[in-house]
Amino acid sequence: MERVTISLEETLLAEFDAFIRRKGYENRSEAVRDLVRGRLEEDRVAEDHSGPAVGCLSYVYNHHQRELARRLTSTQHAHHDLVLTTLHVHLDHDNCLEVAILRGEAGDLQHFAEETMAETGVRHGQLHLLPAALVAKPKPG
Ligand code: NI
Repeated sequence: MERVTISLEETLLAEFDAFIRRKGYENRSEAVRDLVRGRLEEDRVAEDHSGPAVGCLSYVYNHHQRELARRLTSTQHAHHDLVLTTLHVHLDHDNCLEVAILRGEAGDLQHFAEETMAETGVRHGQLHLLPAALVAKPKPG
């Protein structure tokens, strides 16, 4: 096993330690291994999707963060073929919640979501991906 060092903000670490106690992990390493495994598995499942899909991407960001709002908008314009609509909610003085409804190839939606969530300052990013076949069944009769 290899030893790695990571840096966490104090508040994030405190939350993580509380999570570790709640879940009954023996130590931080065990908890980190478990979380990494879970996330990699999720990613593998997501990457397996192919074909037409619709997606709902949600995330929170601080609109005071330098250039972030502009970069997020640019990303959406660059992928205007995927973004059907966006909903923007000003949660408080600093934070915005954005929801983007997407349609396109599952892999393209995945990449768009990753690009958005990888922006520094974007938090709680989540993509809910549905194969288009599930949501676009023709009406009977
Ligand atoms: Ni806002």
